[in-house]
Amino acid sequence: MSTQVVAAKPEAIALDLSKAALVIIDMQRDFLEPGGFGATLGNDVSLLRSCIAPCQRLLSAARDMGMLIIHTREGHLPDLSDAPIAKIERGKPSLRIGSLGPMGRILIRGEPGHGIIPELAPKEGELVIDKPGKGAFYRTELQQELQARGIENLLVCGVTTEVCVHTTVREANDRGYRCLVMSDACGSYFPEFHEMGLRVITAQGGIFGWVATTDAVITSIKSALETA
Ligand code: C5J
Repeated sequence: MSTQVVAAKPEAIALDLSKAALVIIDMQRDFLEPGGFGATLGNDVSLLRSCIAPCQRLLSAARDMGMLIIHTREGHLPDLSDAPIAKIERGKPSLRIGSLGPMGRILIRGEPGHGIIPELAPKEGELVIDKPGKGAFYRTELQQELQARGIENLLVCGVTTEVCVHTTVREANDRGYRCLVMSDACGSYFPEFHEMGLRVITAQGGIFGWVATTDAVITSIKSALETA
C-alpha cells in the first residue's frame, strides 16, 4: 500500500508515497567541503558531514521504490546576472561569490565547487534543479516538474536546515505541499539553529510541516515496498 503512516512531530502523518518526491537540498561541495562558499563565510564545514550518511540511506530507499528524486544546487550564472548585488556584497567573506577559490569560482554554476558531493551524486533520470536563491521554487522549474507528476508530498533533507531547507519548506508549504523533513538528514553550521529550525517547522500544530527521523521514513518506504 503506498499510503503509510509515518511517525513524526508534531504528530504521525499518513502519506501517499506514490505521490511523494525526495528533495535533497544543496548537498554541494561549496557547502560541505573546505574552500567553498560555506567556508569563505567562516563556517566549520565539518559540522555538515553528519547528514551525509542519512541522506545516502534515504536516496537508496527512494531509488529502490522508484520515487521521484530531486537534487537542488544553489549557484549563479558565470556572468553573475542572476546574483543580486545585495547578496554578492554582503558580509566579509574571505572570497566573494564569483571569486576564484580552490574549487573554482565561488558558487558559480559549472565550477567544481558547485557540484553535488560524490557520495550523493545524482543518477541519470533524477532531476537536478539549479536555483539562484535559497528557496528551490524561486526562479526554477520545480513547481512545473512536481505538478506534471502529480506530486503532493515532499520528503526534504540537505543543507542548511535553517537556510535553504527552511526557505524551500516554507515556499512548498505555501504552494500546498505536505513537507516531511528528516531531522538527522539535515545539517547546519550552527547546531542551535538546526534544532530551532526543526522546532519552528513543527510548532503550532505543524505550521510549516512535519519532522521525522530517517529511520522512520525508511521504515515506511520499506513497508510500502513489502505491501505493494
Ligand atoms: C546557504 C544553503 N546557507 N544551501 N545556503 O547559504 O543553505
